[in-house]
Amino acid sequence: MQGKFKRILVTAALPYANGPVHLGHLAGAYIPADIFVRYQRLQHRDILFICGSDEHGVPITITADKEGVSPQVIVDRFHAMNAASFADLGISFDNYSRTSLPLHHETSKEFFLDLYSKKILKEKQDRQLYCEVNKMFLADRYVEGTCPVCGCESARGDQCENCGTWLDVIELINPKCKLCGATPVVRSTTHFYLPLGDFQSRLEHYIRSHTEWKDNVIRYCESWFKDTLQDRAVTRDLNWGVPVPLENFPHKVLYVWFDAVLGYISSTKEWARRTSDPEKWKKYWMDDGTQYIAFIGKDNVVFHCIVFPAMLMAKGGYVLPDNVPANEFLNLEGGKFSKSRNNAIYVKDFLATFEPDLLRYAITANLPETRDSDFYWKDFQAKSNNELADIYGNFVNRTIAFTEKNFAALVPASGNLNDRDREILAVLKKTPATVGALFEKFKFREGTAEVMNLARAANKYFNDSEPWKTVKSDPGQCATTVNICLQIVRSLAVLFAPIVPFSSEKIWNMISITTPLSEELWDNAGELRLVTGHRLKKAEIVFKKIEDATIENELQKMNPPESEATPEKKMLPLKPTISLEDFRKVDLRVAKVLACEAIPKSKKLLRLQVEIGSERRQIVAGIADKRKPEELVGKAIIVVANLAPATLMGVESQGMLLATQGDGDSFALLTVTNEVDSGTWIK
Ligand code: B3M
Ligand code: ZN
Repeated sequence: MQGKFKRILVTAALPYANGPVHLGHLAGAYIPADIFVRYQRLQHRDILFICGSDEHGVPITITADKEGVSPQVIVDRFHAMNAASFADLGISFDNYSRTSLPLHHETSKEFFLDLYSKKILKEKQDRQLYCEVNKMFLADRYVEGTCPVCGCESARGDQCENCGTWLDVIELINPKCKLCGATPVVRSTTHFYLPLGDFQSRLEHYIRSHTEWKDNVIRYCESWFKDTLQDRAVTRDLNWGVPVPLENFPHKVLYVWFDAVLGYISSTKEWARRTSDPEKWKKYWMDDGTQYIAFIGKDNVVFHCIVFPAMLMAKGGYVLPDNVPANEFLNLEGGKFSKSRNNAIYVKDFLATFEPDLLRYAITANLPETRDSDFYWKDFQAKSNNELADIYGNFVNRTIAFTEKNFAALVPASGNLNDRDREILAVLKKTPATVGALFEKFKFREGTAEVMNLARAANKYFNDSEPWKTVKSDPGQCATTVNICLQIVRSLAVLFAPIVPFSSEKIWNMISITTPLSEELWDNAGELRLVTGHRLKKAEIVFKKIEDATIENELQKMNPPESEATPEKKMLPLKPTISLEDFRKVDLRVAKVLACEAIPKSKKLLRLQVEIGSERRQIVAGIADKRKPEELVGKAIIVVANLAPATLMGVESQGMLLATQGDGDSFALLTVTNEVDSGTWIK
């Protein structure tokens, strides 16, 4: 923390309550943030650690649509699951809130209204994509198409995952509705825009004044400044989210990113309400003495370094992030973490088998701080067994066991020091400052390596000093060796506490120190504080080794690489039960296809002329990529005959044909043999 600051506010990106948190998330934001916070607490700094679930946005409504439940059901499920995963992993948030809370809605509405009343937001009619099949505007992830920047064909409406570009749906080339695959049409609608261009020079000045930021973050921001920043819509035509707090704008909500970043503020308010002073949140957000650090993964840089600061500048009176230490991505066994491809390791599953500290250490030792890194199961085993167990755990265990056996579990007095003693004590003395300086610079991987180096040096010191020999030949020297080793055990417990806190507590208990570890002062960790004659408790194993079979078992569970993968037998979740009466409302009929042609300019749509008994109907079906028009003529198909007509690409459809809805190329049209007359009722 730099001199001018009195307190620190730390936020970690709010994960979407749309799925379980996985190891990739941990490496991006949560583990680095937690190490930083725990370290600063040991420096006895005034620090607040804020997070919560991001419960709005299209990813959540899509999941809800798929499962046929309300979005609230989805967010309730994953909010509880993720809060538990973080707690089990020891991520020590002061508050973990959720953006569906009334307090958050109020906070976001007030913020919006403030910008609106100051006439900062622009109200504009603009073009958006509309799906005529689903009868809705397609915001953000409801659309997929080709990225205009890098050409990736699976860019989402809000962002291209491939090149990281933040997109507007309207910019996508060849857009498709995610729900039905149809090509959306362009319709105009009114929205509110944040004129980022008006803030550009202040934003440039702000970012450029922070030369200490990570290179990747600065580079990313500079790439934005090459062009004039565009107005960005901060509202959406959706019905899940924070409603736009203005009359005349029904069915519109705030853009999820607009409200999500404000979730940091509402979560701080929620924390303050739990304390004696509900106004205390202001101290962290509205006082220059606060150093605000926002931990995120690299895909969130634009929102935290450009959009959120612009929002805060527009509002006025709030502190801006003093640093945004964004990490790159953690990959999994050489491939990308992907929830959709089921190529992910979820924290809850991991912790069902392994101790949280093993995961914390493996991730920390391999953080993607400067470039992407990989999680490999074998590497996890090696880090746990060869470093935590063989170096740190072994040193602690042998030191305490030796004291138990030879000094009746009492700390022996230190006598004259030899060169070897002086050397290890010198290493011990400088380690807290070395590691602290690295942590202050967000270099957690290097800082952790330094702590492990101290344990390694201590282990070597134990070996080289051969106390099992000196205990007979030179008891004074032996006592000195053991005293020094015990001092280092205490120091390691403090220095490792931000990284593997559960183990540090265990060791703290073994060396039987009554003042809580949390009251220790980091800077004193290099000092010799154990007094002669202090009694220890029994030595216990701190880290159990991981068997090969356990790792093999985990590897078996992993998906084979895409090329070898057998198609997954995945089924969409069943919809809620309906009554027979409900089913009877659907009028299914046999129809004969009389003619069929492609609809010009549409890649997907076919126009069918069908006969249903004595009636002639025109049906539009989105199956042009699956069947040629001539293949359909003469077929006896099944149609929903009493569906309200819809217009697709300007052509009226008077019914819907039945076909399977599968992934990829699997497709079947439901037909009956031509022995059945058209118009026949299906029940
Ligand atoms: N929920 C995106 C994400 O999980 C988003 C972060 C919000 S931070 C305010 O990557
Ligand atoms: Zn792209």
